[in-house]
Amino acid sequence: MNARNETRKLAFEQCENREMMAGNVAAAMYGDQLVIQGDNQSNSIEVSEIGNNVVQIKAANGTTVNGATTAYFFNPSDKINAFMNGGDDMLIIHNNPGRTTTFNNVYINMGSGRDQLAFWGTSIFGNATVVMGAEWENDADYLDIGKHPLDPNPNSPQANFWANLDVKTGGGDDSIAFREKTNVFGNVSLRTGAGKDSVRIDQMYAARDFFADLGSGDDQMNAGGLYARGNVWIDAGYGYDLYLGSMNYLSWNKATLSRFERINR
Ligand SMILES: [Ca+2]
Ligand SMILES: [Ca+2]
Ligand SMILES: [Ca+2]
Repeated sequence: MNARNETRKLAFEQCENREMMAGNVAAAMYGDQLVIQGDNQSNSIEVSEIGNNVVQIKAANGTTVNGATTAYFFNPSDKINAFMNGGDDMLIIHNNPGRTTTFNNVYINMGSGRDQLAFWGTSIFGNATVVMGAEWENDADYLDIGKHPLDPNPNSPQANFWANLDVKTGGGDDSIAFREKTNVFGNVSLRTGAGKDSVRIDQMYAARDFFADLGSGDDQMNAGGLYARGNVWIDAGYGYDLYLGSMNYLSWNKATLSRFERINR
């Protein structure tokens, strides 16, 4: 039953559309805020912190940043805003060995297209708002959160959200994976919209409430690794929806699962 999840995970890791990536990303500071704007081609960039408050934006896979193939460096003390616009974009915000990438607040809108976004070993001290696509679009989007999968250190940083995490993936068959390990100290809100969406939680500590709305379409949810201190409410919406995985941690809380047609645990 995990075949769909596995296929999607591989799609993210192999980045099958890399060779088609190109275009230019404009990055600039506006006051204390870093603003990243993609064009309508398929852009690929990596954002990481390489020194105290020194953020590197690295062009990848044929994309340029401000017209150049080299890295750009910024000192954003407040917020990162990214508008990736059209095209099948890839944005990876990751740690470097021995250093966590941190931002105060994050707003990311991946625009239309088949987009991929990752938070690996990052700490967001304020609210994180993520829009993977609009409700009217039909493209599959991929969101991956957890430790850096290529950082060999077993103690490499986890993904920490110190306030609220708010994710909307819009129309299309979208996939959200919380791997080892994500901590959210505010509320979690996931809205996956129309399409056959998949949400997998391998390991998450949620200090407050956890809310997921899977919307229409035949969705699947595996919250086996979710430990929430507050209320848990997961609504599968219309469709023939599947809950997978254990509910060991969920049952410790006031958990409500509604509109799942099948529950396999
Ligand atoms: Ca896009
Ligand atoms: Ca969707
Ligand atoms: Ca549904």
